[in-house]
Order: sequence, then C-alpha cells, then structure tokens
Amino acid sequence: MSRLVVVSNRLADPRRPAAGGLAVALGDTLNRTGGLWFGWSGTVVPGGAPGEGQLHERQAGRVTLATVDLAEEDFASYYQGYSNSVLWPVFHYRLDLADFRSDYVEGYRRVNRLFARKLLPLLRDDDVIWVHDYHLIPLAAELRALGCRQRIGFFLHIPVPPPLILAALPHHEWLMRSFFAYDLVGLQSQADVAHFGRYLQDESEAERLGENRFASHGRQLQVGAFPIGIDVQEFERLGRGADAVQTYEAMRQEYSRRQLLLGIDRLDYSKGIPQRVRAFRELLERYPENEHSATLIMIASPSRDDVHAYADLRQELEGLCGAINGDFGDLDWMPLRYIHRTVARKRVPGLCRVARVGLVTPLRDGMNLVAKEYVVAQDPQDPGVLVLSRFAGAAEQLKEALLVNPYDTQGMAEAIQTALRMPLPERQQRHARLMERIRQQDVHWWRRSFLGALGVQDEVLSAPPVAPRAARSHSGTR
Ligand code: ADQ
Repeated sequence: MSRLVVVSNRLADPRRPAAGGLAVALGDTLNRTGGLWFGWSGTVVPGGAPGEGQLHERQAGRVTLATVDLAEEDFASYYQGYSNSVLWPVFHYRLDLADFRSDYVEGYRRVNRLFARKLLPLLRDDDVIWVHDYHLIPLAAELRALGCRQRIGFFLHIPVPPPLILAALPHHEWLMRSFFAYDLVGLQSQADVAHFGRYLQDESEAERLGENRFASHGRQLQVGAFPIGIDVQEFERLGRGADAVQTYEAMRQEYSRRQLLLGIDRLDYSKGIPQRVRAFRELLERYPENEHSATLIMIASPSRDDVHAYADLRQELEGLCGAINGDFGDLDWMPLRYIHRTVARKRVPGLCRVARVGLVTPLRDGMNLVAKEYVVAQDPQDPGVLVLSRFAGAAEQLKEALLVNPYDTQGMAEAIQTALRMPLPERQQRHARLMERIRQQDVHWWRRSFLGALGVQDEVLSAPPVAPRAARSHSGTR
C-alpha cells in the first residue's frame, strides 16, 4: 500500500477536531497509510541564513509531522511577498494590489528549493505526494530536479484567473511551466479549469492531448475540477454540541425582535466585505420596513495584518460600519455589529443557525466553505437563506442559493430583501436541494476523487474516519 505524503505551507495536527474538516479529512488517509505531513514550522528565525532552515520531526499518532523553520528574509519574500502580495492578488484578479518586486520571486524559489531539499530524503519509492496551494507551485519542479520520480498531485485552493491576467505576472512562463512537474493538477471549479486550459493554449506551447490533458517539456499533465467540500458529519456534530446550542439560544433571545443577517470571513479584500456593507445600507434606504429589525452581524477574523492592502481594508470597513450605525442606529437598535475577531469553531454552527440570511459575497473566491457551513447549520424545518456571490467557486454547485453580483449594490440589496421575505416552503425546498449536493460532495468525496485520479488504491481511499482527540489549540493549514 503506497504511503501518502501531504505538503502544505502550514500543518495542523490531524487528530484535533479544532483543526477543521480539511485537516481531519487528510488525517484519515494519512493515518491509514502511516503518512507524512510536511511544511513550514511557523517559526521565523531572525537574521537566519536565506535558503536554510532546521528540520523538525514529530509523531502525531501514525502520522509524521515534518516541518522546516524559515529565515526572516525568506519569510518576508516567500510568504508575505510572493505568496501573499503577488500570487494571492493576481489569482483573485487584483493586479492593482500586486507588488511585483523581483526579490520576492527569488525568495519564493529559494524556499521551494529548500523544502524540496529537506523533503527528498524523507521520501520512499512508492510514496504518493499531494502538494497544496499557491505557496508551493514550483515544489514538484524542484523535487524533480533532485531526481524525485514519485507521483505528485497539486491542489490549488484559490481561483485561476483568465489567461491575460496570468500573463501580467512577470515570470508567468516559468511559474506555469512548473505545473508540468505534477501528474495531476486539481482546481476548485470548471471555470478555473477552463482558464487554465486557455492559458496553456494561448500563452504556452503546450499540446492538448485530450479534453483536460496536456503535454509540454516532455511531461504530461492531467487537470481537473475537484470542488472542495466540508466534513458534513463533523459540522453537524459540532452543531449539536453545547457551545453551538448555547450560542444559538443566547443570540435568539437577545435578538428575538430582529431578523439577523450574518457574514463570517477572514478580513480579506477578496471577500467583498465593504461591498456587503454598502448593500446592507442600500437595503435600509430602499426598504425602510427593515429599520429596527434587520441586523447584520459581521465577524471578520484578523488576517495578514502585516501586508499593506489589508490595513487599508480595515480602515475602509471601520469607516463604513461606523457611518451606518451613526446614520440609521437608534437607542434600541444598532443595525450593524462588526467584530474583528475569530470566533471559536465550535460556536460557528450556532451563529449560522440563528441567522435568517447568510451573506457570502466574495468578489472572487476559490470555493468558500462558509457558504456550505451556513447551509448545513440550518434547521431543515425553518431554514435561513444563503445569499451567495456568483463569483465564489461554490456558486457552481450551490445554484439554489440566491446568487448575486457583489459589485451591484442595488441588486444585492434586492436579493437580501427577497431572502428576508422568502416564504417557508421555498426556503425548505432550496435548503433540501443545497443539502443534498453538499452532503454528496463532502470533503471525503473530494479527497477520494482527487487521490483516485492520482492513482491511489481503493484500500487507502476507503479509510474509516479516525476518532479525534479532545480539541486544544487551532492552527490553520494555510
Ligand atoms: P479561506 O479564504 O481562508 O480559504 P473559506 O473557505 O472562506 O476560506 O473559510 C475557511 C474556514 O475558515 C471555514 O471553515 C470558516 O468557518 C473559517 N472562518 C472564516 N472566517 C472565520 C471567522 N471570522 N471566525 C471563525 N472561523 C472563520 C481558501 C480559499 C477558499 C477555499 C478554502 C478551502 O480562499 O476559497 O474555500 O481555501 O479550499
């Protein structure tokens, strides 16, 4: 039975439920194969030598966690620089926010080379390697350059923009060529697959061998859409837990005379948070019957505070939120509560369940798991309505949501009004359809489809869920 090796920028202990669905899903397979999870340790070494970093190994059950420290200069150019100030904005269609400094790309290559050097000696001949996300696009090319011959798959969690946007990226030929070191590239949506294919056709010399099969530089590459799902059972279990139930009851009591609207995001410019606030303002102006009733709760967790564009966003948002409360608020009603914090995962289902409308309105998003979590948290007898941006990857699957264009303030306000007024039978019908799809294409389906396409045997894929230990701390995978 081949062993699974997962590589991602950050690791999570797969035995801890607090780590969330992705870590638990990957943990199932890793545990089954006695696998290896490799990535950055999260430690930055001040004054450390660029391109160097200490390797740490520890066991978490049957899974080996191997991590590497990063020198301060590498962290700045690889992580804050190329990953989060170049690739993140460009792949979210935001060329205006990209900072194309040449030392960033050098640091990015250097760290990918460092990771390849540290990972290679840990590999076995029949390993299957699964690399995650934009931080690590050239990793397979660096591994191949060192002689690695194992099967390597790559999954991109963020969207792929159209070819001409990709072509604005200095070094795009190099970056896109490096995908050919993989055997399989998984993307979130059909739109992403179409953009990827069109880039290869228009901007590179790759030959199309089949619908989503390409050849270039002596290698063949399969590309496919594998929309990531959530661990529905885990989330339902969380929803029955004391914290979720208590959150739900407390909020229901406090807002008994109001209709709640909810937004939960990382504070990121891709999430369309200011646009959502403008649409909420438009709702209050156009439909005054919502005054003293509609209340928007927005929880935006701090994210990448040290990257310039994020500080600007925070300021803009604070201004917008303050203005709404100042202009519309009354002694007994504040229309908007904006909380710049991460809520504990175990409370998320309770918050979602109490909200009549879930607002998931990114300008661009690879998938957006909050949309799926909102639906799963609802009471099927009296479900709330999901208002979803058509530019989230999730919109390809969740067609029974109210799909909106987040740039269209008026259209979005109208959709929110429709959601607030939607009759019960229609809410139930839409919810049942959404649930069916979310349940069918959950995170385990996603993991099995991707690894199956990469040639991993059935015995590995049908791993039973592992009973997680009690939760302690949270650490993300990205
Ligand atoms: P993200 O952009 O980080 O991930 P998204 O899918 O929206 O995220 O959310 C990931 C998780 O974070 C969800 O489980 C959500 O509940 C949680 N979360 C978000 N904000 C929170 C808050 N304020 N408090 C508590 N929890 C919060 C990237 C891509 C997405 C893609 C995922 C997975 O950008 O498009 O869906 O990877 O592939």
